[in-house]
Amino acid sequence: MTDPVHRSGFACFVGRPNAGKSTLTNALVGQKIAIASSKPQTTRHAVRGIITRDDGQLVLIDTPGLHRPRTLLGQRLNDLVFETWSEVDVVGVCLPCDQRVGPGDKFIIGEIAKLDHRPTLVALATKTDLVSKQRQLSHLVDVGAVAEELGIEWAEVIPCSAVADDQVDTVRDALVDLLPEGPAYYPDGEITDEPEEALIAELIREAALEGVRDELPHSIAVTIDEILPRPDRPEDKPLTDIFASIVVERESQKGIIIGHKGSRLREIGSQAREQINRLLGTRVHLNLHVKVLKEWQRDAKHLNRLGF
Ligand SMILES: Nc1nc2c(ncn2[C@@H]2O[C@H](COP(=O)(O)OP(=O)(O)OP(=O)(O)O)[C@@H](O)[C@H]2O)c(=O)[nH]1
Ligand SMILES: [Mg+2]
Repeated sequence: MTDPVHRSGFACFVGRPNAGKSTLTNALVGQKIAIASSKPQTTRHAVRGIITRDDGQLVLIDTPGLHRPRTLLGQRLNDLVFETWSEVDVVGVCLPCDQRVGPGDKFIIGEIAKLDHRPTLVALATKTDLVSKQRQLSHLVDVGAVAEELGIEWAEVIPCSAVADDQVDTVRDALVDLLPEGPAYYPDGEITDEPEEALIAELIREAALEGVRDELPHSIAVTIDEILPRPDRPEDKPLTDIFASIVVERESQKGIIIGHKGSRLREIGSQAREQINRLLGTRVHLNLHVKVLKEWQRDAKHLNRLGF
């Protein structure tokens, strides 16, 4: 009997903001490694999720939504997408069923088509739960047509929903099957190479995004200032103190985040704390502080300091 094939490699998800890339990434990995929200441009870095099975290992990279940039941050996020898709074996283009295949999608596919080493392309028709079967079918026809129009070929077109767990397994199988043969890159059991600190900062940002609108979601960044195990705790009841800053761009935004007598900040804290407890498996005490970094999205020095 010959040895069974073992595949390994990299895939990334790309698409317009809000297409469902991060939600699908989490569903595929089986754990929350990327935050998701209804605000566009939630994801701000390339988050790696690792799926290890007997027949292969898939390193799945979630990327920021590609958009028309209005700030230096936006430009840098787009650059990151361009860099990521030129380095992977497979690109999953997320095209949500509840939206028409539009100019933004065509721009993305057209840019991938220009790459010297064109990756294998998969179309993921996300959010099937939001549409009728009929609408889903007409969307799939449009997804097929856009390939023809732009001179690319979909290796697979898969309708799916991360929220309704529709065909998530099919997406996972398809991505692994499209990888080249090779050994695993990461040890079994590793889910992501995101540092814990980055995951914590993102969970706080996700909580802060809840209920804010207009420009404010874009203006929020989170930094972790210190993580300290509380001394003198009983061994079976450890407690971790986390000191973090929610960064905004203007004084008026600071007021919104803090809320009346600090009510919103407390809400953010309790929502984030629950998620962080789950992530770390220990109780945490969250100390949140709000600070203003004037126009940080447009300031190279601030951006560098915030890790962009
Ligand atoms: N009904 C439904 N909603 C979904 C599904 N997938 C994602 N969403 C919602 O769509 C919104 C955007 O999801 P994200 O996963 O953050 O989208 P994204 O493509 O990562 O967005 P950016 O990071 O901003 O580019 C969130 O409110 C999700 O809950 C789905 O399969 N069904
Ligand atoms: Mg995202």
